[in-house]
Amino acid sequence: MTLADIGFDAEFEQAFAALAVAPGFAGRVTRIDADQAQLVTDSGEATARVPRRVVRVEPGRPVTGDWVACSASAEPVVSAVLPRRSELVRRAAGRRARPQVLCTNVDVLFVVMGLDGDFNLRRLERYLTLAADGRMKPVVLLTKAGLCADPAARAAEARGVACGVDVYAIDVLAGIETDAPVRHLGPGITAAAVGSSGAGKSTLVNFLMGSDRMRVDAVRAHDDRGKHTTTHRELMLLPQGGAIIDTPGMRELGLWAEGEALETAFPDVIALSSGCRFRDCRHQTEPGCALRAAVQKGGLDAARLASYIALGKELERRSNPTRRG
Ligand SMILES: Nc1nc2c(ncn2[C@@H]2O[C@H](COP(=O)(O)OP(=O)(O)OP(=O)(O)O)[C@@H](O)[C@H]2O)c(=O)[nH]1
Ligand SMILES: [Mg+2]
Ligand SMILES: [Zn+2]
Repeated sequence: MTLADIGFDAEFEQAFAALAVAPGFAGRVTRIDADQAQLVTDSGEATARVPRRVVRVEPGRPVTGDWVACSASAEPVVSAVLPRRSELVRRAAGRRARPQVLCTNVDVLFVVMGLDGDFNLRRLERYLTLAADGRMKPVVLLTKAGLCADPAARAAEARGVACGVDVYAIDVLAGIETDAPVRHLGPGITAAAVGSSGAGKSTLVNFLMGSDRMRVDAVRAHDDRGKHTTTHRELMLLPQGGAIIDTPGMRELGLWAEGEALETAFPDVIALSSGCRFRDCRHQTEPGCALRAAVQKGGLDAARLASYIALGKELERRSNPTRRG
């Protein structure tokens, strides 16, 4: 394995060479435990300490997926984090508005959603907005197709909100459409699996790894919720080249994104809104609102419009954190 196999391309190499830190070695963070970073390097696995202050273009600590520079000492220390190509960021839990970077340098974001009680179009829109903001290519994987009476209908519903994003109904255990995620992987590519607890992220990762690398556990029978089996984010090297990051199921997925992310995630709504009489139409009570008119004519789902408005308000609160509403 070389670092190029997991995405260390010319751009990252240049960034590494240009660092104003003592020459050391480059590595990719597979996992963070307190102040210890697990890394893969050209000469195998390594552990490095993460000091309080790390050189980085923006403030923050290294996370799973980061490319870092380390001192070449007996006990290596992370000296710098290379500029990130993409980041998965959510609003951290708690009252204070602040971002939490979950993982970085992800090319393909597998949005994993079970075709059991987990299926939820509004949550899907949230994930697609995060993918757009974080500069990742989303791929929707509807898992447990074998447990669903009409997986094709569900996939069609998901395509209705995913606007051009690939959507597959798969079943890892029953062997339905399992080639679909594989086609999005390969040397140099990093994927990450996100979704609710119990959606089947670790089951998918184990399938792709070809081994029971991650622990999986059954969902609760009464509501199909998972038991938060995976508790840390971890990057693994895939046997077919490239890497995959498994993540813990998310209880809360607060949006932390730029407004433009909504334009990518809701292109249908944006296109219709150019017909609103007022340029700053909030699509609520204004006369001549093309979106409300489209809902009445059946050209736009009322729930999708409500979701678009609600996510927009959530993003506004990010830029004005003191505002409540
Ligand atoms: N039938 C079927 N069951 C699946 C599939 N994928 C996952 N499961 C089952 O769903 C349960 C939860 O799977 P996990 O892979 O642990 O889910 P997870 O998303 O990693 O959950 P957390 O780690 O808690 O976030 C397990 O019992 C799996 O066997 C699938 O494609 N088909
Ligand atoms: Mg898991
Ligand atoms: Zn309007």
